[in-house]
Amino acid sequence: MSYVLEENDPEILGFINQELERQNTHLEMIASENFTFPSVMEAMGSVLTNKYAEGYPYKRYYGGCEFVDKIEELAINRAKKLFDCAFANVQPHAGSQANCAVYSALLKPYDKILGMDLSHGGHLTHGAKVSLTGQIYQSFFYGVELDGRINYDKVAETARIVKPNMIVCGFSAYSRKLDFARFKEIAESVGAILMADIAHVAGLVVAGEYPNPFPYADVVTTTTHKTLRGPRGGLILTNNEEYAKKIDKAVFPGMQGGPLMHVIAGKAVGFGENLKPEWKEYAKQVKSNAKVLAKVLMERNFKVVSDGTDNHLILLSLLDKKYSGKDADLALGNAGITANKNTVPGEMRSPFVTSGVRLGSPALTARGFKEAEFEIVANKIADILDDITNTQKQEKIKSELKELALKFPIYNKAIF
Ligand code: DSN
Repeated sequence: MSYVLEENDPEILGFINQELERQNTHLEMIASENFTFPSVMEAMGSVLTNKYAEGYPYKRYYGGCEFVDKIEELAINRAKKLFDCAFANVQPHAGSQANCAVYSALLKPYDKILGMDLSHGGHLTHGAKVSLTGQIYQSFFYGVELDGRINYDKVAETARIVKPNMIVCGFSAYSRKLDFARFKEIAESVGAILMADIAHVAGLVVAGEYPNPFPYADVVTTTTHKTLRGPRGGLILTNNEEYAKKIDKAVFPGMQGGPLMHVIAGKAVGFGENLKPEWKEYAKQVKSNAKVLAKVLMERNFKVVSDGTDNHLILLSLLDKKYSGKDADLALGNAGITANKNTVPGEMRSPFVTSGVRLGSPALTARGFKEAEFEIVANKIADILDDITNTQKQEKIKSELKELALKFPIYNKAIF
């Protein structure tokens, strides 16, 4: 394969090629990661990266936008069709920016946000104190019970006491369905706006494999790169025209300058993939594979939080083990499985150590793994963790899993 980089920056090309090798030979089980489509990468590596286009389609502050206007318009229209809603802003650079833009559009500083606690599976931008969202706004939290599930009566009680201006429902580590209708009822009972952050499950939502936050949520945000398999980026959706106008202003000029037109083209291409009939098959398989993962690990005497999953991820609780999430993460990594340590209900350790591991099925499903392969992988995970100090075993499993991974190649080149 010959690239311009070979001539002018072989050092960077070397690392990119090493990353290609890592992605092809390791098992990617970080629940928020996925393998995007080569067509998305082509769009992202295109001349569009050169173009400034501050503003919105047909209302720009720069000349020469006639083609990027068409591209952004396509991305918007495809997003609206995909989520069956009236308004989409495709410019947020990431999910965090999407969330912050919504807050800045619809809240005033020191207004109250009620979101899911970071240590219970929420996201930094749901009001965590270390995030700007926990500093600009007064943030309050709900969490999960020891069984790993949200207790909606408790959310309602907290909302009644706090009287938030906005309730945020959404998560980074929750394996059950969200009851969006119930969240709406709670939000309405206290006069709060309901924002659903579906970054993790959007790809399942558009396939009808996970509850749709519409018509309950007033605003929906998501990333485009997790279960949606598009480029890295954010997206804001709503059916409320007044909110839509405020959100547009909040994204640009409020928070961001020039939109990343190469990424917006990638979003349009990704949404095009999500609209194809075969997308539903992928989403179904993601869920089915996650269920196999949970089932086998439970059969091997591991505690899966909430005893299963309704989506693409599972949370292994290691509270009953002698080792931590950090130890497990390291051992799995030594055996070629990329995952992440995660806090669990009843957590006693710090977020850097934790007593859990989060595992997801989207990336392995994208490379063609089905139930049979997930059964093998789940058993290997159990083998590794049951003998966690055995580095020789980790080495052996690493070479077995590499062989398995190479039967399902994902990319044949590093740059598209
Ligand atoms: N929410 C993070 C994750 O799920 O990995 C990304 O922001």
